[in-house]
Amino acid sequence: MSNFDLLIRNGIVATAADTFQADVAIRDGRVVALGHDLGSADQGIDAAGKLVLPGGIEGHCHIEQISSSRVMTADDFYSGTVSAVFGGTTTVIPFAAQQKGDSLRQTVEDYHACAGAKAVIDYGFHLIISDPSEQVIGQELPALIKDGYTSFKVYMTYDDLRLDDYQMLEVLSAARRDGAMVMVHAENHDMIRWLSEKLLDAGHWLPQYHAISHSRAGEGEAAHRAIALSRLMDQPILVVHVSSEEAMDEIRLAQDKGLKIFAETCPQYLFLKAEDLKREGMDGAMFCCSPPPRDANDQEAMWRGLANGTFTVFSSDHAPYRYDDSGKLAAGPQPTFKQIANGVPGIELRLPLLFSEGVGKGRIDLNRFVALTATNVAKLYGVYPQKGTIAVGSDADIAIWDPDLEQTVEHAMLHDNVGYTPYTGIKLKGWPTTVLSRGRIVVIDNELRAERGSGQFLARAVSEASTPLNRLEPEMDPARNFGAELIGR
Ligand code: DUC
Ligand code: ZN
Ligand code: ZN
Repeated sequence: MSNFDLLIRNGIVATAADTFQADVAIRDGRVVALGHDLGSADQGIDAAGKLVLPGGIEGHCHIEQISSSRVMTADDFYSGTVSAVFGGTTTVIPFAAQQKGDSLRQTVEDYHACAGAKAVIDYGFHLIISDPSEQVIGQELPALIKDGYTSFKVYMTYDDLRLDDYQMLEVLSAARRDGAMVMVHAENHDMIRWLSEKLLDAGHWLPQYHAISHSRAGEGEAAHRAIALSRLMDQPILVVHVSSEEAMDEIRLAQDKGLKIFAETCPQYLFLKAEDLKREGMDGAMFCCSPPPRDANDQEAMWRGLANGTFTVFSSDHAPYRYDDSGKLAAGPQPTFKQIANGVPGIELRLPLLFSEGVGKGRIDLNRFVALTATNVAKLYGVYPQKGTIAVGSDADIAIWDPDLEQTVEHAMLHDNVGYTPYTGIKLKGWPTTVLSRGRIVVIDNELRAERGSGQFLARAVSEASTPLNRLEPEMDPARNFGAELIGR
């Protein structure tokens, strides 16, 4: 009788902290030993010359979600999770997005009904809160947090989603009460609205004007304001999809002052540019996302922030819309930039892009790569150490990488349902070749082995990252003012 179900032999294991040669033994879906000469197993994988890394955790993706322009994403929970796992990701945390007037609980149940029978890897849900009514803040959120939905996203822009500052404070206060993480889409709504209206009035309707209407100044201002709201409430936040040096500098300044401000950037801000939105005809629509891609200076800034720790996590913000009348062109063959669904696909290429251009080109080391794509994500969202590392007791969610495999990106090699990739033509070195989810081989030799619906829902704990600093502003300090009543404790 063998000791283990599966043994990964002869590979180089890397975690967020260390890189070392070890075999990895797996039993009942978990890692049970790391070392040498561990014994026998029912099944073996020879990983000589390969890297054995924690499976990625995708902390920001939109799957089977309707956009604010009422367009359905091209990926459902099957194609979205299949695409993720081929790219070395073993857990996804997409959104359950509340529409105004809807119950959050019902929203969550609707998303479960979509995901349960389709997801091939484990999944959780963040909550998008577009309607922070008394019922939502007072009743639904506390119960949902207890049930494992321990993070929310709020928007400072988009007509149907945005919260005003008062509502943001309500959400931050609810998060503080129960220990949830708040993700913030930080862009100044009125700056976007004003610029868009003036551009359209002047006849500038092509996709390229999307980038102009979403200014760096508007992103920087909103990041600054979100940080001020977070400071007043003494409640940590994560500023998602940071695209500009200006917003990054606001975040860095706050972090330098000791505030718990976390930040995320995405492949589109490293590899795409506002220039791409100028492609011929409507082709620029394929690159329209918010915030938009910027320029070489901002790209360099994002790389700096990934290397120096300003960014905690690296996510795709996979928001997949086909380049046809079901997606980007749903409003007609020549939509104005305001009518184009915002978002780019990236769930499958997130890790290969960062590995090749980040680790391969010496911009970040392998341990930082693991931290940004798995370990920090697990810590931020309350699934560490079950997920996000390779350690005794952790789920055996593992991606085995061939660091020397070179391939040029084309959409035909991907598994999403989008029909194009904005990263076509980029030559990448280093790809995941075998992927395990809870000890099951789900991808090997370019083949999917997982069954539809074999992914499991992950109820998440509240994370250490979301606990307040207990550094109250004087106005909020119970010892000096009304703070106890104001912050509800
Ligand atoms: N912007 C968002 O805020 N969400 C989805 C995609 C995008 O571009
Ligand atoms: Zn967003
Ligand atoms: Zn998003």
